[in-house]
Amino acid sequence: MTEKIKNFINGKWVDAISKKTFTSCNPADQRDVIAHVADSNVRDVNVAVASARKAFPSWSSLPAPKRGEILYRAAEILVKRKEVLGKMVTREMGKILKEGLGDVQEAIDMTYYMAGEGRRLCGETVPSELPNKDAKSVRVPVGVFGLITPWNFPIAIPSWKIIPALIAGNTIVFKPAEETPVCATRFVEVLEEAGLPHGVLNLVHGFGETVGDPIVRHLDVDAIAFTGSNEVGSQIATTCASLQKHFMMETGGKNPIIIMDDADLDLACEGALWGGFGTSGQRCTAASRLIVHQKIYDRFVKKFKERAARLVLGTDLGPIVSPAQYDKVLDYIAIGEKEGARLILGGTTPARENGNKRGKYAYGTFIEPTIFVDVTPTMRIAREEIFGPVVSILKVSNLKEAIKIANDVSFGLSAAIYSKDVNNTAVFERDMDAGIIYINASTIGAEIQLPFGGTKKTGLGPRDAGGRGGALDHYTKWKVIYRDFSGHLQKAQID
Ligand code: UN1
Repeated sequence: MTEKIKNFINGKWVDAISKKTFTSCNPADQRDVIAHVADSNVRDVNVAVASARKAFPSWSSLPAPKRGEILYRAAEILVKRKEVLGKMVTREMGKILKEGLGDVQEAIDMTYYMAGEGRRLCGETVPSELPNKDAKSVRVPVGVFGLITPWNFPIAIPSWKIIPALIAGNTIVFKPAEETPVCATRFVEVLEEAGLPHGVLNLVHGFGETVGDPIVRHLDVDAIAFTGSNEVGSQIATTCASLQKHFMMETGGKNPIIIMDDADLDLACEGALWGGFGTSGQRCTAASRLIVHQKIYDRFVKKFKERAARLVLGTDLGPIVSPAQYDKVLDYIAIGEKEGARLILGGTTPARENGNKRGKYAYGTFIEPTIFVDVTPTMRIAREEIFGPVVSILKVSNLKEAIKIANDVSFGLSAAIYSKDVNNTAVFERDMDAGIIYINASTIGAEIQLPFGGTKKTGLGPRDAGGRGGALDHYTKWKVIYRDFSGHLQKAQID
């Protein structure tokens, strides 16, 4: 059944003013049209921003623990609805159900965690230099936030931004990815049911140019948070800088796993499979480069290829989210072959294998797990984010060379090492330039109570997730208060 997905503005579900719609389809079978979705534009954005602005004074003055109570209720609803939401993630975004449920679980964890932060929105009380004077800092809400989220974690990443923004007392205009509008809507419905007052969270569906850009440019939107591509991130950063608007963004990775000669090869292999092919490689944290010590290179490659060949499409790997992304991944596979890397597994699609439009997955955007060897650090497949089930394997002769190659890309999100030598892992921990480091674990699996983000072109501004020192640094601003109760003009020794 095809449903109708509307915008949510000022507590009401409404069509786009233009009445236009676009469709959301199931990537496993493009014939399954899930929804007709409000195709909004700047007019809808303007109404949504006005609604968020109007709701700001009362929401921001509600005590944070009370805001937290609403979030606790939302978390409870999410727990009850986990299965239904997880299935929708699978249907709309394509990840396998186990991962769809994991996506929802991250939102549950974030919501419980941030609800509690409502009682811990601490600043500092410090001694003043002068007698009879107080000195303290407090966190205050920023205002109206524009939140723009991607399709690869269609419940989790909206929660990473919406929930901390709410606990901190901000109001929101939310534009989810056009590939996953139904999941976003389900998440907003949960917050509505939990009792969020009208206008606090406004959802506007549509595309980057017609909805995202007007949100970023709107003079009554105080701050932006974005996760998505580098190109869009850089445009947003430029616009925000010119408007002196706060922003934070997370825009990608090219995450390495270093496998040393003393590693537990079975463990490393499992980690590389999960990192490389989990979510069909459509994670910012995907392990798209395996940097393998020459001594165990042949043994590792053989094992990895054998295990990857046993992965089953539809069971272990879902489809690529959209035809456009599918084409992009296939283009990268062609680029890898042209650059001289050797394809030892995959590189193809069931639709191609079975002839056009026949066979089990012919209407889905599935790509076989793909492995390239003989990859050199300068090849594009070793440097650019592919966002598909494509793993490049590089050979090195020592740890120093491995870390040099691992660092020699423009991203720095997550990075892993497999080694039993504590000195190797300590050197890696120190010298690897990345936001998230894993020792004897894969590049994916970040937990919500710590900051999520990276170095170099992976992101700008404060991090997602984590509390004070993480996301809350973006969703609150500091106010410093001095109170002089001496009754006369006091002067500091150094003014
Ligand atoms: C992302 O791909 O943008 O660590 C988020 C992980 C997940 C989050 C990924 N917890 O892979």
